[in-house]
Amino acid sequence: MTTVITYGTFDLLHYGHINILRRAKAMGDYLIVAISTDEFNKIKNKEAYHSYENRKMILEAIRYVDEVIPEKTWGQKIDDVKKHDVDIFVMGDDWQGKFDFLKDYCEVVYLPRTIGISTSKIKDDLFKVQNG
Ligand code: C2G
Repeated sequence: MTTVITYGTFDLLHYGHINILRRAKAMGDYLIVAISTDEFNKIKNKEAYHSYENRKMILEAIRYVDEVIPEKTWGQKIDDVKKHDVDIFVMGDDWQGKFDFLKDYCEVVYLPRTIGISTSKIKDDLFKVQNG
């Protein structure tokens, strides 16, 4: 069994998230998604609209996702890879190179981001609609 893992906040779920989850799952048999806790988002200077529990529930409903675990720190990835016997680590290429240290433990793949969508774009566009 080929296990794939990816990490993120996955707030205000959109087709860019779905594109990477679909491609990540297609690389193996079992996809684990580590989603950032609300506390870790503070460290990432991100404020999610949906709580960790609700983002977890939403991701667990996606056909490509087999398991959701919490991402609490920047430093947990090597332990995660070992603990879950991960074969492939996948991230969008906005992270290109940032996680190459994992190459000692598993395959590292950066996939092209989906152009034209992001959680912050959704928030900005909605703000414009509300405020003319
Ligand atoms: N993504 C994408 N295309 C977009 C938007 C996001 O491919 N248009 C990808 C990102 O590259 C990332 C994943 O979707 O791989 C989740 O994106 P975010 O929720 O924004 O995650 P991020 O804040 O980058 O957190 O330890 C890693 C961090 O937790 C990653």
